[in-house]
Amino acid sequence: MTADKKIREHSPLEEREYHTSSVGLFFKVDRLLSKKESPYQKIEVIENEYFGRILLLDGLVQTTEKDEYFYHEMLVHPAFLVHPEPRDILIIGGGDGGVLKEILRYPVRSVHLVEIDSQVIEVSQKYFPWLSSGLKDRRTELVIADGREWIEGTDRKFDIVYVDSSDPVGPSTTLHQKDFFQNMKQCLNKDAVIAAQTGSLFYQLEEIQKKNEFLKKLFKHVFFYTSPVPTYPGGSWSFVYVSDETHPLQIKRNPPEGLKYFNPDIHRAAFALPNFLKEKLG
Ligand code: AG3
Repeated sequence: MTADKKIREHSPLEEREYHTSSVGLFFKVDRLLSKKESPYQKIEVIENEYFGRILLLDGLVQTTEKDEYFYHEMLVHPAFLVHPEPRDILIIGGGDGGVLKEILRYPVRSVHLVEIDSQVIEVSQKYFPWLSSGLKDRRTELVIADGREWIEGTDRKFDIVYVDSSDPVGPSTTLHQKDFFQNMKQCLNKDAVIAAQTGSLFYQLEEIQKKNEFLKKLFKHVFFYTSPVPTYPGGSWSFVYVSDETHPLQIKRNPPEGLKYFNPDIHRAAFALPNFLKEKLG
């Protein structure tokens, strides 16, 4: 799953994401709303009749108007349900604002959003205003920086850290590595939880396995959980929940009203894993 393998010639009326060299997903492009090359990556926004607006980075689907809630609710709410007192929150990546939107449903004190690419933020504010409106919230502090470098330099401490990265290629590569998670330890409050996206349950098993191995050396609780995301490779996505003190199955509060996917039953069910993954995780 490298970005360069996915770049193939195809009709300009279609956008394709290659999951392997022989398999992928295509979208008819009803309108090409934006296409630019930032210093970090290719940023595209297309409009598709079924999924509405779609954001792609280096040809990889990041979010769509129609199914964004599967991923954003499942990355954000599990950690909030179990943390004893979540007040100061950090998002690494997440420039489209979808994770921020879910966090701001709670009465938190502060949310730092550290995004490397300011052009992702600009494009999202223009084409995905319903996702990115949290950037204007008084609790939000936007930082344009490399997440890995920023956590090394900050003396702030957080209750929950979300890693809303793209795949482990391009600008997101370092956000999947051991030293990034290791350095994060120094900006965690007691009881802190980290939740990160960890890729396709079907196509990125090796990445999941690698992450499990190094995370288990760093933290007491390492729990993978899963959710469908219709437009991501394989349709089933994985996330990891990490903490030294807070167990993921001791629910302490209800989720906010108005969610489309997540609820406490989904929370409990999401941590049940298929046999092929259990075997890999050991
Ligand atoms: N971040 C995870 C995107 C991973 C998608 N991978 C892919 N299509 N191959 C999403 C950012 C949304 N806030």
